[in-house]
Amino acid sequence: MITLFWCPQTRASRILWLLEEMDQPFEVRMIDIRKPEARAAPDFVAASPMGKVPALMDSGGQGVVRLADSAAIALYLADRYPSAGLAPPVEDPSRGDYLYWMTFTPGVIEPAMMERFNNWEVSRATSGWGNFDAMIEVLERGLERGPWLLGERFSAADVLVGSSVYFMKAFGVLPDSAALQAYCERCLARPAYQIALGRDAELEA
Ligand SMILES: N[C@@H](CCC(=O)N[C@@H](CS)C(=O)NCC(=O)O)C(=O)O
Repeated sequence: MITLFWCPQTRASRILWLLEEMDQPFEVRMIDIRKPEARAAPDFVAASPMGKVPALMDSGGQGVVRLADSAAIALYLADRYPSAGLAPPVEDPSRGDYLYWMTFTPGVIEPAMMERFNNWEVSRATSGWGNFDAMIEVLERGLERGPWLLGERFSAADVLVGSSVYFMKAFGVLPDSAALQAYCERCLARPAYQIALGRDAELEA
């Protein structure tokens, strides 16, 4: 069984979206990240060294797999359960683009968002993520072919990057970019993303 450690209104919503795109049974275990006693749950501690959500435990294979971090979890799930068709196989030439976009969220978008929130002055050449404007330019170029990052093929990379674009919009830092706004709408139109976001809304109500 796949167990997702989840909390509403967090990055865990993107892994819920991914799981809803897949054809595997899973359970959601709520970890209220504001409550130390909830974060002390042994299974959660074992899966998430930094005590952050999302984290995942999968006991469906030869042994129990535990891991945290959206990109690591998405890479794991898409490869481990290939019937969902969310990752090109290793021999597929689009695997290169896929891997690039799978690490774009933690490696580039997230630090660039911190740069924007905190008004950091960074050097594009020496900061690993370039800078916020470069990140947006690269993302726009990546979507030129569209409708998804790998062209016609929707993949786990769209779950990571699409949810990051949605977070940028929600936090008011998404620039006025027709391409990125349209991409965000395409992601939001996916029933699986609506289910994941609906779960946040249910708990807020
Ligand atoms: N790099 C991680 C970041 C996860 C993260 O920062 N999660 C936040 C919620 S959105 C969290 O659990 N914060 C609680 C804490 O660190 O105390 C990922 O992408 O999954």
